[in-house]
This record gives sequence, structure tokens and C-alpha cells, in this order.
Amino acid sequence: MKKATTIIISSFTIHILLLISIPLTSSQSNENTTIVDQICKKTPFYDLCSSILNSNPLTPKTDLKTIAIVMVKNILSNATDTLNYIEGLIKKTSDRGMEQALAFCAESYIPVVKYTLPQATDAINQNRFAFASYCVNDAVKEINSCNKKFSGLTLVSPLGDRNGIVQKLVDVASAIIKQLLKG
Ligand SMILES: *[C@@H]1O[C@H](CO)[C@@H](O)[C@H](O)[C@H]1NC(C)=O
Ligand SMILES: CC(=O)N[C@H]1CO[C@H](CO)[C@@H](O)[C@@H]1O
Repeated sequence: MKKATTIIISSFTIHILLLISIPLTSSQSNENTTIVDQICKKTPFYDLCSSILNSNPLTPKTDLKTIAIVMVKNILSNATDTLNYIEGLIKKTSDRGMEQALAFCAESYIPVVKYTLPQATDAINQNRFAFASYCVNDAVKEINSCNKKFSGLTLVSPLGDRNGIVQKLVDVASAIIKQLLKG
């Protein structure tokens, strides 16, 4: 009888200890900005990187892998929005050359949004960082080729700085994935 009580008490003690240790481990997330800072300082666009990571409440701020996924998902939503914008412009334009350039851009963005970026996310999840890096660099190429289409057509790209933003986001993600590759 006494033994049983001891077991109950000791397992109770273990539970208490576990409960006490939970706040201790979660207090590590107080080092939020320092970790995000360290990661973002190794990317070419510190402000962009830290504003995205700090504004994402889901970022478990100590895990480089999850941070890389947050970044790639951010590019995905940004690039999806840009693709919708391009498709909207295609419907509106009456200029044939412009329509062709925009259609070319839509064709560049579609595989990025549908395959390349989701593949990058999967690859990071599966610790295949070299493949993730390849996917992200491939996205850069597609967006670059879209950008070039407007250089002879107009002084100001009809996409404004949208391509530029997606390019910067991809550069940031690429730099974070490089840190994963080293780690
Ligand atoms: C794309 O990224 C830029 C820079 O972070 C941001 O200002 C913009 O709101 C984003 N757009 C979407 C649709 O996520
Ligand atoms: C610089 C900064 O914003 N750091 C914050 C990190 O998280 C702790 C606790 O949540 C805050 O007190 C700091 O201000």
C-alpha cells in the first residue's frame, strides 16, 4: 500500500517538474529578435526579412527550418497575388506587344506558384536543403525573365515593383536556406 502511494506521489512530482520546466523552455522565445536578427543579418535585405518574420505570429523564432518555411510561404502568397495581378492586366490591355509580354510573365509565374515554391517548402520539411535551394534559384530565373520582357516595351513596368519585391523575397529565402545548408 505504501509503495503504491510513493509511486503515485513520485509520478505526481514528475508532472509538477514537467509543468515547471515548460515555462522555462518557452522563455527561450524571449530571445525572439536576437535570433531573427542573427538570421536576417545574413540575408541581403535585413529590413524586409525582419519585418516579415517579426510580423508572423506563427514564427517559432528559434527554429531556422520553420523560419525558412515561413519565408517561402510568404513568397508564395506574394507571387500568387502578382500572378493574379498579371492576369487582370492581360484582360485589360489592348496593346498586342504588352499583352504578349504579360502572357509571357504569367507563364513564368504559373510554374513558380504551382510547383517550384510548394516543392521548396516540401524539400525544407524533408531536410532536402540543396533541392530547396535549387527550387528557389529556379524561381529567381523565371521572375528575371519576366522582368526583361518589359525593358524594350515601356519605361515603367506595368507590374510596378512587384517583380522586384518577389525577387528580394526570394533572395532572402535563398540566404536562409544557405544557412540551413551550412548547419
Ligand atoms: C508582398 O510583399 C511586400 C513586401 O513585404 C508587401 O508590402 C506586400 O503587401 C506583399 N503582398 C502580398 C499580397 O503579400
Ligand atoms: C527587441 C524586441 O522586440 N524584443 C522583444 C523580444 O521579446 C521579449 C518578450 O516577449 C520582449 O520583451 C522584447 O521587447
